[in-house]
Formats: sequence, C-alpha cells, structure tokens
Amino acid sequence: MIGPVDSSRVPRYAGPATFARLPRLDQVAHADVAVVGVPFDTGVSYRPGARFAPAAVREASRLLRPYHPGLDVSPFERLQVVDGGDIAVNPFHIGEAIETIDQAASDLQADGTRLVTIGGDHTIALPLLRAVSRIHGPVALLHFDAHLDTWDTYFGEPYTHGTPFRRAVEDGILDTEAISHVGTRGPLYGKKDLEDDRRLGFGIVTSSDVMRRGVDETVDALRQRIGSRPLYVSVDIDVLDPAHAPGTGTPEAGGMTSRELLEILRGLRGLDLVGADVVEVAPAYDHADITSVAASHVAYDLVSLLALKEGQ
Ligand SMILES: [Mn+2]
Repeated sequence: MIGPVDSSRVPRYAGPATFARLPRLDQVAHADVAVVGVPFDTGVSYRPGARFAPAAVREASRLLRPYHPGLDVSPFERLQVVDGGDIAVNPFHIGEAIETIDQAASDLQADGTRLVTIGGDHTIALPLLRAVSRIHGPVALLHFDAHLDTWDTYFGEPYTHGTPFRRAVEDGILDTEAISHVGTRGPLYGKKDLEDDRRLGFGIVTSSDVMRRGVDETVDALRQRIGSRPLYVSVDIDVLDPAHAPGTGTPEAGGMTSRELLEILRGLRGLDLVGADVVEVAPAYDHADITSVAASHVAYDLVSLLALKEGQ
C-alpha cells in the first residue's frame, strides 16, 4: 500500500497537489479507490466556473490527515487510494462530454476500483451513474443538494446540471424505491416541480427537515429507505449554506452546515456504498478556500466510508 507523502519530511504545502497527497494512479499496480476530477461546467444554468474545482479541491486537500477519528479508520492504510487525475472532456459539446465521462468511468472501474469524483457541474452525475449501474444494476441514490435537479429541459436541452436525475430515472439506472434528495430549499418554478419529482419516485428531506429532526433522526430515515441496496451518493456542495460554501454556481440561503453534512455522511457507515461524487464547487466565487476545504472533507469522508465497508 502506497500512502500519502510523509508530512513529517515534506511539508504539506510543498510538492504536487494530488488529492490528500496520495500517489497517482500510474504509480500503483491496483487502486481500490480513485479520486478523479471531471473539470466540466458546460451544463450550468447560472454562474460558470466548476471546471476549476478539481484543481482547487486537490489544493485544499493538502491538509487532510491520514486518520479519521469520527469513523475510527485510517482509510489510506486499509485501501489503496489514489488520485486518478482528470477525465478530460470536450467543453463545447455536452453530449460528447457525457459519452467520454461514461467511458472513462467504466474503464477506471474495470478491475474493481471505486470512484469518488470531483466535479464539475452536476451534469456529470448522469454518466457516472450510468457507468456504476452497468456494474451494480440500478442503484439507490442519496442526492445532497439545494435543488431537485429533476427538471426536464432548459432552453429545450435535456442534458444540463439541473436535469441529470430525471434522465437517470428515465434510463432505469436508479432503484426508485430508494432515491432521496437531502437539503433541498429555495424557490421553485412552481408546485408542479415537486409533483413531478414525487412522481419520479424521489423522497425529500429538506434543509428545514434536517434542522428540525436533527442528524440522528435524518440518518435513521435515510438508512431505512436504502437498506442493503448498492448506494451512490451525489453531493452538490450547494447543499451547504452559502456561509459554508460561497464558492458555488447557484447558491440558496438557509442551507445545512458543513458539520451537519459530514455527520449525516458518517451516519451512512456500513451501507453498500459503490461510488460518489462532489460537484458544483466554483472556486472563483470562493473566499479563503471555504468551499474547497468543505468539498475536500466531504470527499475524505466518502473515501473513509468506502474503506470501512472493505474492512467489514
Ligand atoms: Mn445539483
């Protein structure tokens, strides 16, 4: 197992910024988990800039340390975790980009490597789900987001960052008995948005629900719905309040704290996590790396959940 660069010999701020200063994929014979970037933001409806997120999150991840006390696990000792680099995609053609991501994600997972992907805008969740469902069949989905992302089209276009989960349901790649949004809030176009979403099969735990019920009750309800199904977790960083994640494309007031999000993720220990993404960090709107630091910790928790699963 090749671990991160030893920070007692090389200071954390020195050297190349791979995720958590882990080795690159080409430096190991086999990777159990690869953190990969998808620098793509052609699907955004408001502020662009998430194409710069993989680099910013890697930079912010320099401070991650190898032991996770909240989950009592040293993920990089238990699994070979690597930085899988970036999936380079066509920024001028969304359809081609989706094909490229699907193919690259399938290739990366061919010998059992699991992916924690750093977006990119939320469009990328669709090809990532397509690739993961080809291995595991229809998956349960936990979707952390301020928004539903189940709209039909924007300006007539079916593939955008606001539509991936409607497309995924249409594809039959989600287990619609176990798909939930967590942290939604903010104004919608109309009540029909919620009716359409419910018809697709989604359950909703709003940001207000999380605040009123608390983390433990929220986790219990989510776990019950997921059961033993293979689970994909997609985290739009705008699920956090703009105070905790200002650097994002479509901010909404009244969001979760980063503490709540991390605690809910830790509550998923033991579930059959098969893949995850963290999307919609837009570094140009960030301040003091608040958003990139939050995203790096979310990714670290997701990697740690995968490591715990392997240890069982
Ligand atoms: Mn989203």
